[in-house]
Amino acid sequence: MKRNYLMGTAAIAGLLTLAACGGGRTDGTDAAPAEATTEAADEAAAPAEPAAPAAPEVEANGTVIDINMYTRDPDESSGMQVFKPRLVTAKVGDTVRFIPTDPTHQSSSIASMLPEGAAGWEGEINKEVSYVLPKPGIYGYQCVPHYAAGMVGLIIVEGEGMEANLEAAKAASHPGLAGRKFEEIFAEAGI
Ligand SMILES: [Cu+2]
Repeated sequence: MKRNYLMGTAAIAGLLTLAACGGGRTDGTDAAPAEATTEAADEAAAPAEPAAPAAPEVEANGTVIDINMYTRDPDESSGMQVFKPRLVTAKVGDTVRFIPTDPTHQSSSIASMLPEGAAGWEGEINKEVSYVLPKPGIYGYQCVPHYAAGMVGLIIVEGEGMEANLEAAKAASHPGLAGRKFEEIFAEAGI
């Protein structure tokens, strides 16, 4: 028994040595980051329970207006980081739907460019986001990562009181190129 025990111990020690060497030379460097990545992904996944989409402020009327998000303007080679169309005229109950045509973009309403009482929207990067327009007025929005690069747009919802927030929307201040882009868009809209 004692002899067998010793042999067994030696054999186990040998295996451990082999495993340690093998691990150090080959799997060790690859395995550690892979495990870390998996753990990080698990941790990230846990709190990322998708929140239920906010109930629309008004009932959607079935009209959907698509706005594409581009890194390079397909119609104008010098244009970068654009919403198309960047100016939309709509009616209460219409849905605007932002399409992640190119990666790295999203759409968020700008708080200082919303009609009073409208909740606005906030999309995630690379994800489609829709918003049912709840009342007449001016709705300005941005792509957060490309706001200063001038990736902005405007929605005008027609109806009584549509100009109630026009002056406030035009007076909003913006970083980088966004201010000039909004001036262009307001000029296009003729308001
Ligand atoms: Cu963008």
